[in-house]
Amino acid sequence: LTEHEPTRTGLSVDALHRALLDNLFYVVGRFPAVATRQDYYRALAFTVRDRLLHRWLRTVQTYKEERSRTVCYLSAEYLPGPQLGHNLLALGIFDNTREAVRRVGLELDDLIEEEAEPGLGNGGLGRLAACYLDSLATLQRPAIGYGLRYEFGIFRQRIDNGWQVEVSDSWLRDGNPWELRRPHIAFEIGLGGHTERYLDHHGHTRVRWVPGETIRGVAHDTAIPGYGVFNSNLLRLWAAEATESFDFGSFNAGDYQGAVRRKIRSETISRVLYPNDEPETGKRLRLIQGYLFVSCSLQDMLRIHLAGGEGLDRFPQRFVVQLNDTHPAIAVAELMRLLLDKHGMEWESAWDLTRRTFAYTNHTLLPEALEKWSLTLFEETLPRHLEIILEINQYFLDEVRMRFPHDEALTTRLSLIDETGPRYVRMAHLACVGSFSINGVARLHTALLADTVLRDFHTLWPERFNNKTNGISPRRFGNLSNPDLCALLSRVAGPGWAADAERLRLLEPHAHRREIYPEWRRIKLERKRALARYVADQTGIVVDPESMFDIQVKRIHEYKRQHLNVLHIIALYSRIKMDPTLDAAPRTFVFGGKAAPGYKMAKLIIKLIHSVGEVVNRDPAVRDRLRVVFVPDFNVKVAQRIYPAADLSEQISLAGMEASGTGNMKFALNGALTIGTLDGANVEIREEVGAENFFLFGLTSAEVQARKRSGYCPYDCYRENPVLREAIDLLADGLFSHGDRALFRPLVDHLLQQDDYMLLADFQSYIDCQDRVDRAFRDADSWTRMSMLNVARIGRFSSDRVVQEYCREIWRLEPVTIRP
Ligand code: 26Q
Repeated sequence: LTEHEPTRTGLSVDALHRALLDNLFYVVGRFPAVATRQDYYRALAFTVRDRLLHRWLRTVQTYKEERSRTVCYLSAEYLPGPQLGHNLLALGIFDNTREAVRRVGLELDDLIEEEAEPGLGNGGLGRLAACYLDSLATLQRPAIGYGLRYEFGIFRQRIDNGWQVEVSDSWLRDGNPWELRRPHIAFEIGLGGHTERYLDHHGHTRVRWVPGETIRGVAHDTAIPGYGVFNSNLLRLWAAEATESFDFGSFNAGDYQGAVRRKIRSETISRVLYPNDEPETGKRLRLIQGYLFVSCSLQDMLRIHLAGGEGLDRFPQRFVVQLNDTHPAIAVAELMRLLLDKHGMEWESAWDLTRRTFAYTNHTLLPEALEKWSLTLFEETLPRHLEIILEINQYFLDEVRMRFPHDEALTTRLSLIDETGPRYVRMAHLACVGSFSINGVARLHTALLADTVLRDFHTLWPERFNNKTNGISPRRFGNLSNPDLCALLSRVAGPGWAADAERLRLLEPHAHRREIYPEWRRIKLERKRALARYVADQTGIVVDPESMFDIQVKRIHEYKRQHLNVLHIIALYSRIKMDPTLDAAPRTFVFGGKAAPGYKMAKLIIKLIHSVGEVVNRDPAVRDRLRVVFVPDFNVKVAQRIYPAADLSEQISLAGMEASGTGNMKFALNGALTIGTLDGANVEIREEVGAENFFLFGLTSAEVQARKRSGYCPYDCYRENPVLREAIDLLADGLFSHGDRALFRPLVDHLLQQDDYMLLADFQSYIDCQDRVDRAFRDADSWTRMSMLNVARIGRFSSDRVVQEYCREIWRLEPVTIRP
C-alpha cells in the first residue's frame, strides 16, 4: 500500500526511503556507492523539507483566507539549533525515518550529528526567540519571526593553552538545506544622504529623504513546524545585497570595478553577527544591520496587509510587533517614516497607529548594556529617522511637562536624547514611548525594571508594564535532548506532557515510589557516561560518571560569577589536601560558555578555570575526588548533551543581575537540582519546586542594594574569613599559574578592591550551601526524590505557557487550525 504514497509527502518508511534515495541522486547529485554521511544528511534534510513545504503553504493560505491576526517577532538574534531532529519530532516521523535510514545502512543519530547549527545569536535572548517560535507554531498562532541572515554567526570557540581563541563560523559552507531564498521578496533601504521639504497636492509640507545610497534585503525563509499540528510558521531572515540601480549607474559611467566594490560593500552588511561586547556606540555597521532587517520586515508587513485589500488604519488589527529588546527599536521611527513619507499619513494618526502596533521586551538591568547611539552617527546614517525621533521627543516631553510641571529633572531623565555629555539617542526610551506594552522576563526583573532603569516610565504609564516570565521548549530540551528520560515520563506520567507541560505534575505522586528510583538513576548515569565520552574526546580528560556532575554552562560574565564557582573548587581542593580523609562525594565540575572577544576579564576567567583544572586534575592526592573540565564551544547542540547529564545546576549570579536565565529551567527539566541565588527566574523556580528541593544561598537583591549603599568593602570579607583568604592567597601566590603571580592579578585585585558582583560577600554562604549539597547527594534516594519533584513541578516554565500569556495579554491572538 505504502508503495503508492507520494515520494514528496508520504510519511511511511517506504516513502521516506524512496525520497531519501531520490534526493540523494537528483538534489545532492551522488550515487549511494560514493555518498558521504554529509551527502545523506543533506538528502534527508531535503526529504523533510519537502514534507514541511506542503504544511507551510497550506498554513499561509489559511491565514490569508481567514485574515488572521499575526504576531511579528522582531529579533536581531535567533538560535534555533539543529533543525533535522526538531522537524522529525514535529512531524511525528522519528521512528519511520530511523527505519528508512537503516535501509540505506546508516544510523539516524549519525546523520543528525552532521548538521551545523545556525549560531545567529549570542545566548539567552536568541535562544528564547527560537523557543517562542516553536511554541507559537505548536499553539497554532499565526506568527512570523523576522531577523538577519548573518553569513557568519557567533564565533566558534577553540581553547589554546587554556585561553579562548575565536574562529569564524561558516555555517553556510555546506549549504543550508532548510532555507528557501525568495528573490522576489526583497526591499530597498536607504542610507545617509539628506532630507528635503516639498508641498504635496493638498498644499501640505511633506518630507522626502534622499539617501546617499541604497541596499537591498532579500528574504530567506525557513519553516517552523508546530509539534503535532499541521501549522507551520515562518522564520524570515534578510540578507543584504546590492541594488541594481547602483551597479547600473556606475557601470554606465564605465566604472565596473567601482560597481563591484559597492556590491561587496553592500553584502558586508549581513556578513557577521556582533558579539555582545560592551555595547560599542560607534559601530555604524551594527546600526545599519538593525535598520536593514527592521525596514525590510515592516515593508513586508505593509505589503502583506495592503495585499489583503484593507486600509492602513486596519494595520494594528492585523499585525502586532514584538521588539526583542531594543536591538530593533528603530522600528518605531521607521514605521512612522513609512506612514508619513511613503503613505502620506498625518502625524497624529501615524503616531496613534505606531503606538498601537509595538510591544517591547526588556532583557537587561545592567545600565552599561542599555543601547544608545551617538547623535552624529545617527544623523549621518539615518537623517530622516533622527528628525522623526526629535519630533516624537518634542511631543512626548510636552506631555510630560503638562503632567509634571516644574519637574525639569524628570523631563531630562525621560528624554529620548541623553544630553549629559556628547549626545546620544536612548533606544530603550524610544521603545517605551513607541509601545503599548513593556515587559520584563521574570517577576523580580520586572519589579526591578519598574523600580530602577525604567522607573520614570513606570511612574508615567504603570498600565503599560507587565511581566512575562521566560520559558523553554519542552520539545527541544526534553524530547530531543533526553529521549530516554522522556520515555520514562510518558510511561509514568502519561504521554501528552510535551504539548502540555503542566501534565508533568502527574509525576508527583510517583516521586515517593522507590521502585522507580533505580531506573531514574540509570537514565541519568547513561547521560553522564555519554557526556564523559564526549568530554574525553574533546579535551582528553577522563571523568568518572559516578561522581556528582556539578555544571555551569552559560556566557562567561563577571555577574554570572563563574569565578565564585572556581573559588569553591579551590577551597574544596585545599580542604581535601589538608584532610585526605575528608568525607565528601567525588565531584566533576563542568564549565562551558563563550566570552565576548573584547571582554578581558571574562577571557581571564576561562583561563582560570583551565589553570585550576590543570593543577587539580593531575594531583594524585585528589585524583578520584575532584575533576574540572571546560567543554569548548558551548552552543545549542552541545547544550543538548550537557543538560541531561547534570546532577547539580549552578545558577549563582549576584541577586538583581540576571534578568531571568533560561538554562536554570533546562537543567531542572532534566532532573538536575539547582544551587542558586534569589535572582531572575530562580526565585519562581524555587517557589514551584519547593524550597526544600532547591539549594539557596546568598544575599537578596534588596540586601545587595543596602550593602552597596552602606559602602561595601570586599577586603573586610577577605580579612575576616580564613577559608576565603586561603583560597584567594593560593590564587594570588601563583599555585595555579606555575608561580606566575601576575597572571591572575587583575582578577584578584578586582575582587579585593572593588568586587562589583560581591563574590566575597556571598562566598561563605555559597560554601555552606555546597556542603548541604554534598550531604544531600550522598543520600541517593532522597536526591532522586528531589530530582523527580523538580521535573514534576517545572511545567510552568514551558515556553507554551509564556506564549499563551503573551497571546492573551499583549498580542490578542487566537489559534487558527490548519487542516491537511
Ligand atoms: C548590544 C549592543 C551591541 C552589540 C551587541 C549587543 C547585545 C547583543 C545581545 C546585547 C545583549 C545581547 C543579549 C542579551 C541576552 O541574551 N540577555 C539574556 O536574555 C535572556 C532571555 O530573556 C535572559 O534569560 C538572560 O537573563 C539575559 O541575560
